[in-house]
Amino acid sequence: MIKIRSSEITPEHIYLSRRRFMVGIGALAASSALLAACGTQGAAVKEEESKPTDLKTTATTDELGDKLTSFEAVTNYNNYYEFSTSKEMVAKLAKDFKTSPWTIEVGGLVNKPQTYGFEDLLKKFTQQERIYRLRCVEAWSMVIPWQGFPLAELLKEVEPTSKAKYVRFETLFDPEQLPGQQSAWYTWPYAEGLRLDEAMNDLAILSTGLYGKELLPQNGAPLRLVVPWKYGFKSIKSIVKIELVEEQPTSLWMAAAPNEYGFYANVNPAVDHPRWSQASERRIGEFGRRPTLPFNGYEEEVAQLYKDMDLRANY
Ligand SMILES: Nc1nc2c(c(=O)[nH]1)N[C@H]1C(S)=C(S)[C@@H](COP(=O)(O)O)O[C@H]1N2
Ligand SMILES: [Mo]
Repeated sequence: MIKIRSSEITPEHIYLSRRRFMVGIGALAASSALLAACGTQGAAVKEEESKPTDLKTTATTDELGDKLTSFEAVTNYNNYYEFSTSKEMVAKLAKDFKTSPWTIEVGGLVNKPQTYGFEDLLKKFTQQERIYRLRCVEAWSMVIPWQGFPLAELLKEVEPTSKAKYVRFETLFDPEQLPGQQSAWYTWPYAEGLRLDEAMNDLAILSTGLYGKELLPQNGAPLRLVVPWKYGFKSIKSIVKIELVEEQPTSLWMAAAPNEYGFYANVNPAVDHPRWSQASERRIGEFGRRPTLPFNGYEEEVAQLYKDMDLRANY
């Protein structure tokens, strides 16, 4: 048995875990189905305004036993082409990015279009912690404790119509603050899409924080998507617009290089990128490489979404 010295049990620790316990009871009826269906379901905090900072990361590994990537690495090795194509430069260049006030427009083929201030989302949706792997198409990966809420909760609020088949996401367009958008190489603003059933899957979250802190600009503050079974580029940052549409959206990467980046972008180690293998990856902070898992290890939760599809053709 592990003995904990009384000096290690800080008042804050007790306070937080009690509150979490009480929340657990209150939220049980609503979330027990999800808890049963999904082993990666994290603890949730419900408050007047439920903040990512209410959730203190206590886990040290994900559900596969993989160690969390350090906060240092998660916040200093980033892909965010609006700031720089150099992963080491993004944090510094994004430092003064203005993330408040911030509004998110949710519309298109819905019965109840909404424009939310970022704070409205924190009031409306209970923040949860999800420890997810992020696997970049460049064959490196991280394990990150995210805070946020299921995208499905937001979509249910706006009531997609029967015509809605896809969800399209858009990043802020502001070439002064996001100098990369002055480059004609890409069709800005950054856009991404999911099929509606993918978007409704419980694993897909809108993230507001990581490591129990509000998101930093380099990670997509104030609101970014996290879709853990797909390559990292699907997880679009600094979202201002979410639109329900009938036709499959064209993402920035599909427009830039359609032979390299498809709409589905599921992590599939059996399908190489035209210029490199996807069979293995480098976990940031580790030596050597590790094999890449189908659907990034989330096969059990998402494989049924693609049961009738050829995932070599639909990459
Ligand atoms: N708007 C926007 N979102 C983006 C990107 C980007 O360049 N612009 N890069 C994507 C890629 S390629 C990856 S791997 C992840 C990286 O997220 P992280 O920096 O938080 O680890 O963000 C994705 N979201
Ligand atoms: Mo990526």
